[in-house]
Amino acid sequence: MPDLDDPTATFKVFDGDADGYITREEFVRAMNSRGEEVTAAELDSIFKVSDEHDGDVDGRISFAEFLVAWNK
Ligand SMILES: [Ca+2]
Ligand SMILES: [Ca+2]
Repeated sequence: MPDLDDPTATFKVFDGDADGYITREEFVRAMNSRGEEVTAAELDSIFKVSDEHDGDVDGRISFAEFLVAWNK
């Protein structure tokens, strides 16, 4: 289990294919593997808040966007 206080380690866990972006599918998979349920509405709000920070709104969360959400 990675140190959950370390955003770099946590990002790597969520970014299942290690392409530098977390997709909705990867996010759900990572949460499920921790035994956490994520509803579609929760996913929408998480991605809406995080994804807009670098202005691309590409439906994926980059590490920079992840850090913004993390530090909130
Ligand atoms: Ca990925
Ligand atoms: Ca984005």
